[in-house]
Amino acid sequence: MAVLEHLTSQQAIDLENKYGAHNYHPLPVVLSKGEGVYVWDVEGKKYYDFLSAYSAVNQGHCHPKIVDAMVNQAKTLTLTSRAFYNDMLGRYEKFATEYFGFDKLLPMNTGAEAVETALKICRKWAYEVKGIAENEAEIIVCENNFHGRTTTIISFSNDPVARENFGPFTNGFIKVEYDNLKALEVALENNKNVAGFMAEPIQGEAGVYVPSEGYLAAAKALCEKYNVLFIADEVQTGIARTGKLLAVQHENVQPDVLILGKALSGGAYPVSAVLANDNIMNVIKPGNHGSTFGGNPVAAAVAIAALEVVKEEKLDENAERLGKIFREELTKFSEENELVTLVRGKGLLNAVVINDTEDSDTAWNICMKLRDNGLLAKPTHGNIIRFAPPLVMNEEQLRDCIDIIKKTITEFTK
Ligand code: IF1
Repeated sequence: MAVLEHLTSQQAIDLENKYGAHNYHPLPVVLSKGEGVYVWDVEGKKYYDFLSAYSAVNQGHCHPKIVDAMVNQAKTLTLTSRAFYNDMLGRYEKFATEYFGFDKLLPMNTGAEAVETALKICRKWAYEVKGIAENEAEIIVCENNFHGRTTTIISFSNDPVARENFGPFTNGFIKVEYDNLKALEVALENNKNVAGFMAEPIQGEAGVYVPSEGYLAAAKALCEKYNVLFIADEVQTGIARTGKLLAVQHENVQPDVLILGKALSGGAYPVSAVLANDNIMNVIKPGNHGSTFGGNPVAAAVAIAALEVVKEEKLDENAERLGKIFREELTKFSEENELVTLVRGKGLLNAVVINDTEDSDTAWNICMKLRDNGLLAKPTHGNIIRFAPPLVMNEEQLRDCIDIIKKTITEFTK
């Protein structure tokens, strides 16, 4: 078979099953085209995308401004490595540090790489600035966190499927209950070698858990009191997804270390970053950390375009406005349909909790029916369905999707 000849959905699925590692269980739909809020499968069926590649495609599929920036740079200079300078990186670093309000940016590629980078910076700061004894630093993280898939990151995960048989694990992490300030304060009081506290402003994979109003601001204040870095993982919640440029801005919190990824590139290219001020970032000296592709010219061009789109199209305001409509409509619906227990989220990062047991496949089967009705979404854990469309969606499209969701759940029989 010529590699590029037309495939049916089943042929494409069979190829992946035979030749690809089975590290995912995708919904059985094979996509071949994306544009804005829409994707098409290989048979030409059109869908609303309500996952946005886990909030990487906030600016919509194949946004022309982002694609043009990528293609033009790719025709000019793709990669120099950091052995030499290039004319795009400094421009991007200036643009992005002014955009988010930090002194410096360390460019990486994936979210997990940026999380690892932030953890390394935090530890180095603890030894060289705070004065913690070497190799004694502890970083506090939250139960039910998701920060990526590297061995160190899964060392502090409590998801058995993400951890099983990947040991031995990395030490130096303390877990506290999410959205529990007392637990955080006790951990800070009882552990003198704490370097940092890392949290997702909303726990995405855990099921879109929005913390209590004031939690982030109070957590930041506790970090200041105990001279500990507050590290915000905004890989999923950032870039306007929750109705503000950053989710921490709902509480006017400026983290000590900011982690970005996913929609930093609009989903066009792997781009991630860690931002911090000089008193923290300057612990990193030549040779301490790096990456072949980190800060490459294409990533720089794509990220500038992706961030410009967010401002030009006011995606934060749109996410805020449409998110309110989504939650209002589906909350009303939950009062008349016993399958929907509750709706929660911020901006256009929302989840619907289905009234069934954790281990039921009801949420999955509802997503299969949603697919048949032209809308793609996927359960997070168990009986929770995440709904996260591209932020370029308009109200008419959103209301069309709400109708599809309500119709599908109404007609659904277990
Ligand atoms: C998968 C979901 C999972 C993230 C946060 C860092 C990363 C992620 C808050 C790492 C990545 C992705 C990974 C992908 C599914 C998706 C995900 F929450 F977004 F749905 F898994 F929890 N911090 N999230 O959400 O970024 O290295 O992937 O670029 O691994 O299955 P990455």
